[in-house]
Amino acid sequence: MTDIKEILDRLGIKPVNNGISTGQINWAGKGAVIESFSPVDGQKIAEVAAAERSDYEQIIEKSTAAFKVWKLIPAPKRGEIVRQMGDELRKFKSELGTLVSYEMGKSLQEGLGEVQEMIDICDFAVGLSRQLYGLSMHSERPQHRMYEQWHPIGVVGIISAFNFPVAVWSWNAMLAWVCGDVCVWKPSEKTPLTALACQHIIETVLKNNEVPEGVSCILTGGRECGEWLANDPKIALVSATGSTPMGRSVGEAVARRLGRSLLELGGNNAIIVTPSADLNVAVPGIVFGAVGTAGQRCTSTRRIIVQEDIYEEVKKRLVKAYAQLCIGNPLETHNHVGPLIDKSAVKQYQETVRKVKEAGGTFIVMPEILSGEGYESGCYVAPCVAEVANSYAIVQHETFAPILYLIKYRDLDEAIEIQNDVPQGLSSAIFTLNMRESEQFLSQSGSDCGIANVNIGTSGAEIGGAFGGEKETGGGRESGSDAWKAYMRRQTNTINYGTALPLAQGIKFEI
Ligand code: UN1
Repeated sequence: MTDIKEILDRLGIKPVNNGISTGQINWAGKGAVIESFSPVDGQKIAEVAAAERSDYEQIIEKSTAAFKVWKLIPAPKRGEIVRQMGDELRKFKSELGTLVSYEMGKSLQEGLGEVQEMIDICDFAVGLSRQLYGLSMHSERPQHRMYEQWHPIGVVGIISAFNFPVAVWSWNAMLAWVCGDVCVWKPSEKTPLTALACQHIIETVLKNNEVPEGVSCILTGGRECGEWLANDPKIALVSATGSTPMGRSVGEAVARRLGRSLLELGGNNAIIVTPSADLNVAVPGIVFGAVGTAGQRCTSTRRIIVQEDIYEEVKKRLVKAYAQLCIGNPLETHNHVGPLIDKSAVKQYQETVRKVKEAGGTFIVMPEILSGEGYESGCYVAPCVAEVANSYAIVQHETFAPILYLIKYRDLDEAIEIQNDVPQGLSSAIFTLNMRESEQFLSQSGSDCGIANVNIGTSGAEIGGAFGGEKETGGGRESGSDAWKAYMRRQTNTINYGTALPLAQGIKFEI
């Protein structure tokens, strides 16, 4: 593990770390100490001194003051700073990708891919910094001009999850910064070190550009930190990624004070496989979607809905593909599947398996908690597949583990109904070579999800599109397209350059 030690060193991670940072200064939080254990080998990586309320208040004071300065810097100049952050991330891609893999447990390839998403969103944000377009419209009054502009909103609170410990922060932060906002990041308490490493990487850019203290803040802590952000009227936008129960409590608290929230919550993502599907494309798409990141993406494939004529064939191919999966240390590149995040996730896997059996499901690829050499952390489980009915309560529920459900359908209407018949609405896909089927799937009578794909799986979305979903997924959109609008306030302006004062709607008012 000397490699990891060197990497931690290069990323500024010490055995005991300060958990609070304004971007210029950092200090040890006065709250509880968080210990970060690697699910890869069960070793303790380091400790972080997390926040208590007084640390939070200091951070909010600094960030509120920083906003007053940052919002006045022209957007393309802010974009230039984000461009430099992208360059720093390029330099540290291998180290940060490795730490993501080691602290969170996803494969090294996926760890590096996550850092690539960060670099890509920096590039996207740089371009955006010269756009942030408003519309102009024609006034009904002579010698009047109407247009809209987008202004910064203030302090953005970012609550991120362990499964994408760094990329999701960057989707939010890089956009928020070019939009003129300042950010307070509460990373998952399961992955605090990758967050501190990100702050360390961008610190030189903050310093070189004399970015005011408070533009990029980190607040390490548990659930209560999220609650402080959600309840604080000083936080203009709370962007939260995680489970539906977490999002519901954040969303309720923010709504109560009429604040803004951007929620990216659970998925229950399905793939429909029709008789015309190219199974050579479909099967790898299904397996990557189901076992990638050990089934811990919000976009992970949870349900496969297969037409009855090809059901046996798909089943056979899935069983064969699963038999080839290598499960083990995710830093070793031949392994496809790493560990779950911790032992409580293993318990949930176990519990879900029990409920599937209880409901009448049949496993065709067996679940197992792995033990013995290489599996000492107790976090490794075997990806499994069960034949189920969509109506089982457990199938309606998102379990963050590599458990794939197989469901049979007769005609496409029925398949779409099954696909939509869950509380969540994040990602969906169809494998078909039939244009009528794919168009129906993408139409208003098709998938009800925020993401709907044809002949690719449910996970692995590119940053250029808006990312998020409907129903219990929370309705928010992050990352590409016009998701930046969530980080700004819209102002409509009407300007009279004439010598009269005509009123709208034809109203006469003479004095
Ligand atoms: C998440 O799981 O929270 O589409 C985000 C994907 C990734 C992002 C997932 N680009 O799978």
